[in-house]
Amino acid sequence: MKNINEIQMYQQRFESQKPQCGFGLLGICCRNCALGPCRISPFEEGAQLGVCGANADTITARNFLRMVAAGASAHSDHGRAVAETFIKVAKGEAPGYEIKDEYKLLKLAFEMGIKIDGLKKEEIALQVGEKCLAEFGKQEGSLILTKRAPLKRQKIWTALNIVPRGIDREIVEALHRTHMGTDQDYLNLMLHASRCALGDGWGGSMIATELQDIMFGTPVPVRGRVNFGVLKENCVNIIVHGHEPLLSEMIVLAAEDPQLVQMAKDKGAEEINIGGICCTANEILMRHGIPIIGNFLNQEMAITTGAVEIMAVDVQCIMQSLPLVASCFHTKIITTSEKAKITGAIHISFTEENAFEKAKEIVKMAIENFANRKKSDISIPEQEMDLVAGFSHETISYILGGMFRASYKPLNDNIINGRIRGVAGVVGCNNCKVVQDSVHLKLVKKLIENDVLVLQTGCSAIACAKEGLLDSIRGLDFCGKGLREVCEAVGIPPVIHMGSCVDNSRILVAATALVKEGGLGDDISDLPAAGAAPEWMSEKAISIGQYFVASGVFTIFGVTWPTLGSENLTRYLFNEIENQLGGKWAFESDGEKIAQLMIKHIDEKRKKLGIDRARERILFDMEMRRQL
Ligand code: NFS
Ligand code: SF4
Repeated sequence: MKNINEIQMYQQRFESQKPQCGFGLLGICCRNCALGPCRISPFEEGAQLGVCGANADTITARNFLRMVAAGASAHSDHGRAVAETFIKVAKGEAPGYEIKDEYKLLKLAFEMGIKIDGLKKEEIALQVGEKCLAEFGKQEGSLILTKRAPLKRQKIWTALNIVPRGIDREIVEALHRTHMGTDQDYLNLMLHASRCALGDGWGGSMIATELQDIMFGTPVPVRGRVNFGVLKENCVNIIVHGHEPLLSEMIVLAAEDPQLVQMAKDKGAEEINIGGICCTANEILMRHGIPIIGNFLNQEMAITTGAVEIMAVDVQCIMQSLPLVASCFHTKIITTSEKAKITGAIHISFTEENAFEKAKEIVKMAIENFANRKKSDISIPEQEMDLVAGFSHETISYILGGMFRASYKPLNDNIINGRIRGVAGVVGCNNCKVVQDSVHLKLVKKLIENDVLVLQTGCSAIACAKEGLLDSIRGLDFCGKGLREVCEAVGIPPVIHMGSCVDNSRILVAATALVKEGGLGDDISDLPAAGAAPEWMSEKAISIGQYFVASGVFTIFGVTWPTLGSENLTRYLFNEIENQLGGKWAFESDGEKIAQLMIKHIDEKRKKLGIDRARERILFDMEMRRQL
């Protein structure tokens, strides 16, 4: 076994990378062909063109589009894997999985134009699954779920010719356009960035969310716990980490297997304890209330507790250093996806057909590893926090409107009367360039203090959960008066956990529901709403940001901004794009200032809607209260 003091953790690796390349930070280096690598001088002296003649605008735009393409492909390949599993479930070839939400299946079938008369649930599911899978390889027309967007939004996309045709097609075209000597007009490259990203948000990610809900159940409010304290010294601890719930759902099931539970007890453990990291954590929290250990930057530290028997990972956001850190402890790192192997990890190949068996194998391995712990290594931080999660779009409308008249009307009313000032989506990662979680917390606290309801996904939701903002009682302490009243009346926390990063598609659907409910304009860009990813790091975040902007949302990113090497491109993304798409980007790294920008935007939208006066008259007399 190695000694933990002899290896570098991410903080030290970050230090040893300094100074990080200034060209890279500005987005002005290119190695898209072997004439290069080229880099553009950010100063007037020095190279202003690459060997092929590409300028800073083209190079930053190409790099940006490639980030969108990579991010979109990660989400969408996840969606594809879900669709493939879904089809096998429908065919009865995936033991352990089932169709749990029949109502949502029927709704989706209807949206996809599938005739369901006389068909059995499995037959409907098969057709839905095949139709979803076909969305990836479609060459012509438009993605079916883009039809969910407000009509006005669809018209904007059509006019710009950026309606995504097929999910894969837009990603391939992004790579083609950014190949040496192809698309060399930054504005044209950016139009495709929107198209490609829309194929993620209204395509790949949305398909992932829809089918996962049908298979694993649409989330309903559920209590959970978060932070290292959820690891238990007297239990067999298994961590699931990554993104696709296909594996973790089975591990959750396997951990309940009476034989395995007994086996754990025979080995001296009290029970089998499962905890999650990153979006896999969010998925199983949302549907089972399984505790969350932490977000992205907690993954190495989780192993250093010395109390983790196994960390099973699937895809995305998994640090290659995990086997190295694990080599200092008894922990075993298990990779499970053919798409994501790590040298030094144990690979257990996982398919739909063998999922449950393999999950049991992993749990068994963890139980056997329990005896290998070194008592002196164990140190589990005590921190633990309660939270409420499980807010799907459907659940929100039930909670607000009641089971039989589910609707967003009460939310719209409260936005119109000014108790809720607006809605913010705060999402995204951790980034070691800032103190972990600090920007998320500063931002979200400022927003709810100013009566802005916050919708969350991903690692941002985990950050706020650790602070207690997702607890329906504790969270209220941070609220402004108006928001507090609404949250108390409805019984929700002021910070709403909507799931993993593919579940940002839920936010698109919720925003559309707000528009369709009436009184807040006729497009997403009319809503008093804004988005932010204050500690982003992943290419997926850029894809998400771009599809929010292209859907009409003002979106602010923190930490660093990848196009600063081109004044033209940056001006387009921060300004001119708004004339085309109604949304735009901004970059600001201070949490407080991000909040100010979002609130200012929300207030401007309120003014345009003519509901700014309502907010000024926030003190209601008895008569007004009665009317409400
Ligand atoms: Ni989203 Fe979720 Fe976290 Fe960032 Fe990674 S886990 S998919 S990419 S780091 S929020
Ligand atoms: Fe240099 Fe142009 Fe090749 Fe990029 S594509 S490496 S800018 S020559």
